[in-house]
Amino acid sequence: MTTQSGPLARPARVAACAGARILDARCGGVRQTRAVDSREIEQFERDGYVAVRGAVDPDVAAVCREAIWEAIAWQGVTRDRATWTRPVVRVPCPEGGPFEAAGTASALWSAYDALIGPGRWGRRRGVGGSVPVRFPSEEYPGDVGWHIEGSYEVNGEYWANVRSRARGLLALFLFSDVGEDDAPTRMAIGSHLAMPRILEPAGETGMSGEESISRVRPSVMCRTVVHATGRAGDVFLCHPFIVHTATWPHRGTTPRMMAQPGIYVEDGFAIDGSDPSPVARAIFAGLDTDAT
Ligand SMILES: O=C(O)CCC(=O)C(=O)O
Repeated sequence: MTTQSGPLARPARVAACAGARILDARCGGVRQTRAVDSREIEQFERDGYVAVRGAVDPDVAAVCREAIWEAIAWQGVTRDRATWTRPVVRVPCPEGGPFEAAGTASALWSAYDALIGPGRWGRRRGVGGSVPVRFPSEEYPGDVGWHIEGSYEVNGEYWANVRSRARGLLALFLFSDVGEDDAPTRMAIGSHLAMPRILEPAGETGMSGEESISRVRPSVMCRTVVHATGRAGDVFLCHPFIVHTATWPHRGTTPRMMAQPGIYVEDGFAIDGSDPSPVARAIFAGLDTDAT
C-alpha cells in the first residue's frame, strides 16, 4: 500500500452513531459542468467534500469493473453468487488502461487544481489506493468504524499531521452504481474541522489514526452524515481530515466497487493562513473552531 493511500489502523475506529441524520448525496443531481465552481468550493470547505458527478466516463468505469472482477478472481470470487461468501474483499486498485483514463479524467485534474492548487499535487497516471469490494450480505464485515485516512507510514501504521503531509485529498471513485442499500461510505459532514486542533499539538511528527480518532468528541460522529451514493463514474473529493466509515449490511443486489486513493501532495499545506488553497483554508478554519 502506498503512503498516500493507506487507511489508518483499524482498531481505532469508533462505532457509528445510530441517531445520525442522513443526507442523500444525490440531491444535487447529475453534474453538467466539469470543474468545481465557487459554490462547490465553499461547500467543500464547510462540509468537507464535493461530489464530481460523471467525472469518469461510464464506459471507462464499466471496463474498470471488469478489471476489478479479474483482480478479485485471484481470491476465488467470481460473478457466481455462490462465491460471495465474504462481505468484503479488498484488492489494490489495478493499474493501467481504464484506470489511467479514470485517474487522469480532466474534470478531476481541474478539480484538484481548484481544491489543492495548480502544480501542487502528484500527477498520477492511474487511480491508486485500495478497492474494498462489498457484497450483498448481512454479515459484519469487520472493517467498519469512524476514522480519517493516514498519509505516511510510521512503524507500520498510517499517521497524519496538521499540515496533511503527503495527502491533498481523499478521493472516492465509484466504479459501480451505489445506492443507499449498497453499503455506501458514510461521512460526517463538517467533521474535517474537528481534526486540526487535535493534530496541531503533535506538530510535524503528527499522530497515529488510533490516537487522533480517540481524541474526537463523540458528538462529531453524530453530525448529519452523507452517503457516497451515485452512478458509476461519480467521484467524491473529500478533505483529507474528513471522518468517515464503511457501512453495513449491504442489502442491495450487486457488489459495490469503489477505490479510495489519496491525492498526493508532498509537503502538505501551510497552516498560518497564508495558503490560499481550499484544503488549507479549511485546516486554518478548523484551528480557529471549537469543533473537537
Ligand atoms: O469501503 C468503504 O466504504 C470505506 C472503507 C474505508 O474507509 C477504508 O478502508 O479506509
